[in-house]
Amino acid sequence: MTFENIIAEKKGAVGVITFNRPHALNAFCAALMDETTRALDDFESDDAIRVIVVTGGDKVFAAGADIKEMAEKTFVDTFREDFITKNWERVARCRKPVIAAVAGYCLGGGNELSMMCDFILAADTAKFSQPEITIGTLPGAGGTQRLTRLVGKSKAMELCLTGRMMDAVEAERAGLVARVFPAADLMAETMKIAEKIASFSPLATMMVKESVNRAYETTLAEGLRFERRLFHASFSTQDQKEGMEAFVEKRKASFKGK
Ligand code: DAK
Repeated sequence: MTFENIIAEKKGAVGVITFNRPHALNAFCAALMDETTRALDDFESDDAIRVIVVTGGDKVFAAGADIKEMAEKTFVDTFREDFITKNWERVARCRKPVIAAVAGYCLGGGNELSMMCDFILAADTAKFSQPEITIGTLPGAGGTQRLTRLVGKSKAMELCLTGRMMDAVEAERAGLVARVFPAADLMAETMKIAEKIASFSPLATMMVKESVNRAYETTLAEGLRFERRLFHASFSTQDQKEGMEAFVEKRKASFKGK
């Protein structure tokens, strides 16, 4: 598939989306979000793709939503058209694992989109921020909610109220970022991690994802019950039989997603 604002590539079992609006620091315009949604739809429906990586390349992840595109909108415009909501949420609805690989600025909507991914890998050049307060508004794509769940109320409040940037080391310490790599190694390390996940049973990875996500949405008792049911359900798959037999037979498992 070819696009104007992103590059979508299939690299073995990994689907890679690279934002590609360098003149605007990859600011998310409506067309870019439309294209991202279409690429995600395609990766999700392709059985050969088992993991998705979302990145902005080696210089900048994204400087947020396109301010020039939204500056003149009125409340009525944003309310009536349900402003950019439909395309923004697609990444959060992916059933396959989605990794954000972040280098450089990851601001506003950029940070919100990276938090909709399953985990964030950062280059040591990454800078995270919710700067909406500096332009007279507040995060509108989940920033106040997801950031607070990830880093806690005090740090989320301080970041959202000041709009300051947080570097990769602080972001990892705070729990926003899973791992930090030297900038030159970010994509290679990300692909290694993506390929490792892609080598496992796609059924099991989807079950892990659903179960970890449930931890955010329910009580501990309900979450444990949900996890237990999925764990039991995994014993109905050929992949569980294959995985455990391969261990016993001291050979590498070959998972089929069945
Ligand atoms: N939008 C549009 N253009 C942008 C942009 C942005 N967010 N960020 C940068 N650019 C453009 C600049 O205008 C400039 O374009 P030209 O002047 O060359 O035409 C070019 O990118 C290079 O930027 P700078 O010249 O400013 O570069 P610097 O290195 O000096 O500064 C910077 C880099 C990242 C510190 C600065 O560009 C900056 O502060 N950018 C704005 C950051 C920001 O405030 N981002 C938050 C935007 S609000 C929602 C979904 C999402 C959202 C809301 C609702 N729903 C689902 C309802 C999200 C909102 C936001 O993200």
